[in-house]
Amino acid sequence: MAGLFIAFEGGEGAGKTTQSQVLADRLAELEVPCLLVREPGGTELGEYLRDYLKSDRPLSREAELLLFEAARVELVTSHILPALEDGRIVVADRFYGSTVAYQGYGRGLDLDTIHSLNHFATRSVAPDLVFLLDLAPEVGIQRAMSFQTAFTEGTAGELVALERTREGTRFEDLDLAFHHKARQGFLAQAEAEPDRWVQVNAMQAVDEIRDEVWDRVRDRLFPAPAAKPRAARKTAPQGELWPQAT
Ligand code: ATM
Repeated sequence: MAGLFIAFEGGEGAGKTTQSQVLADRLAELEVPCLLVREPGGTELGEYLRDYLKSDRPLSREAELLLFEAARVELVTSHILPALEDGRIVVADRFYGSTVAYQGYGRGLDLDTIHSLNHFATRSVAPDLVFLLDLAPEVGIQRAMSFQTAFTEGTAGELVALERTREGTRFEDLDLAFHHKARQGFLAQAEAEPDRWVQVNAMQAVDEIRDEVWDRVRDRLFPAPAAKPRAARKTAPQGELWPQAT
């Protein structure tokens, strides 16, 4: 499999959706073939399940877990695997790290069960790089709430608030303690797999996060050629001082 799989993880309001889009746009500018997906979603079943999962309709935590996994296996089978096999870059706005964090650490479901379901639903595909946009839940939730309101310019140039449709309330209405546990779940995964997970401070400006992400992605996509050992120099090159013998 020649492609590269990059996932963004983190709590509400951390900027995953923005950064996934920014990265996909940059890859498109460079004419690097890329597929941008979100979880849950990206397929007919996935979008249907997303609506249900984000609503406040009744759902046991066990069923919630299975629905996220059902959405995942559909997305992996129909889009992610074929794209990777085709040598494309896949950028995912959330992946199995969210299940470990929310259903495992947040809801308290058994982590071994979650790992084996993740393994099944991902068809054993794991992201090569995961950017964890880390943020205190107090800040993230505030941000996520403010995204609900968009503004437009009125006839006299004034700003008029537009009500956006709320996608749902299942996760937004959970107490802060839940979101703190989920954050711990993300951090634990990042600490357990430091070669795969990159922790990014999501309090930074969008452009700073974009640059930090791009540095890592560029290194993976266009690794610098290994430096050739230099022949020993006998004379000091211009403008450079030899260390003084003491
Ligand atoms: P967003 O795509 O808007 O982040 O919403 C998806 C919600 O589903 C999100 N809610 N919060 N907070 C996290 C949640 N979720 C899970 O609980 N488990 C999962 O496996 C996934 C992919 C998402």
